[in-house]
Amino acid sequence: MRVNLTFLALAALKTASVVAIDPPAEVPTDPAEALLELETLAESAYLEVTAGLGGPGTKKLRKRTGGTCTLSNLRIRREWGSLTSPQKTAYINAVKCLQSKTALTPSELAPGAKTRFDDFVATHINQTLTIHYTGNFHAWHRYYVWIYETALRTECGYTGAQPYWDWAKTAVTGLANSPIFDGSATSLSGDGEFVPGKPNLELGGGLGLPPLILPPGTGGGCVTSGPFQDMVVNLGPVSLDLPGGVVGANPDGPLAWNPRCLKRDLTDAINQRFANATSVLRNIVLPSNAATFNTMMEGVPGSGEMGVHGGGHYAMGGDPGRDVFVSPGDPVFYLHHAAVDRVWWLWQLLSPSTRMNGPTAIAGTRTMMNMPPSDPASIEDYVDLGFAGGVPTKIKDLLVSTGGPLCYVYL
Ligand SMILES: *[C@@H]1O[C@H](CO)[C@@H](O)[C@H](O)[C@H]1NC(C)=O
Ligand SMILES: *[C@@H]1O[C@H](CO)[C@@H](O)[C@H](O)[C@H]1NC(C)=O
Ligand SMILES: [Cu+2]
Repeated sequence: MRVNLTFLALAALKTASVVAIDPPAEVPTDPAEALLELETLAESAYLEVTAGLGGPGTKKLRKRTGGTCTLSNLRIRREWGSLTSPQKTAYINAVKCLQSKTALTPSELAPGAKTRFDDFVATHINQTLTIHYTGNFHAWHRYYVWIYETALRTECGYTGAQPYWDWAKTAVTGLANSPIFDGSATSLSGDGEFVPGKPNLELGGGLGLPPLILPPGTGGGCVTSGPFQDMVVNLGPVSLDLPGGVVGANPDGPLAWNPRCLKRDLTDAINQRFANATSVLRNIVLPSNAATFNTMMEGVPGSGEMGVHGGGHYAMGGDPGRDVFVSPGDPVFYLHHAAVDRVWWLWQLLSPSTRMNGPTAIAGTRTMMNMPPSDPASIEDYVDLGFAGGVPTKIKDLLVSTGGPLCYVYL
């Protein structure tokens, strides 16, 4: 059954602060149809939020969070392929600039954090066990990407917004042909060098769960083309999923210095299976509460699903791409997590009063998969990015992309 999502989305937004709209029960399984529905939904969300900066719901919520967001300081985050070549080059140069500046993290705390770019990686490593499969997952990563985008702008002269990776598009084009990964001067570098004979990936087997078996990709070695071919990865690995169910870790510790090349293992099959247009649309439309939204997004280990979040990470592959601790060490991480945030943003906009506001906006505890057991996360909890930057900010001030310290939309 085809459902008119545009109508539902607009209805939801118009009555946002009053009524919660039940999402339609089905989404198109045909990828082309799903992509069209997704783009229609995304466009209506953009129009609604920017119309006077906020429809009825978002405007009220913005006031409540006390932000200073206006159309004039609004950052419009776009899909990488829609940027012009000069815009792509400006972004790439700003990332390289961050990678050329000295770290703010004291070397006693993280000897491997050499650059400002590494400050972000070190913060992520340091907090990994309390920011994934937790109640703060989305708010934490939203603020993290925002502060990274801000650092590119204030420390490296970038004037644009954080671009995002549209997995639904790369599921159709193939990763290596996409403007993100084609290896050209305006890409974020291409695949790793082909390593033949790699066994399958086997994820989660170590936890005593049925492992998720994934096929090898078309790379595996060092990235050989594009702007980041000479990039040095300084931190990790900490828990790197390698072919054959092997997990790699630097014996010197998670924050030690371990300079090495950037590796990728582009795997279209993973992109297509877990992050196609239908997967994205399902994640926006189907979950009726934050708990089911999180579960669909991240997948449950042992369930055979990894969600669009896992799909993007594992489709990119390589080192540090497949390391839950160190993954921000690949510059594509920030495009991937902007895309994750965009899914959250669209899901939130279907019912702003319950999803951008109050305790129902989040679900989960304070420890990864509640190990060790911990209390539920609260919207009063702080997100603290340490030496990456920003100031400790409550989750409740990170629920609206145009409120609190935030001021951006997706297009
Ligand atoms: C790691 O987290 C602890 C506790 O919050 C903090 O004191 C320390 O500075 C952090 N280290 C790094 C490298 O960010
Ligand atoms: C597309 O994604 C959905 C949901 O994640 C999945 O069930 C389906 O198998 C995927 N399609 C393909 C062709 O892999
Ligand atoms: Cu993360």
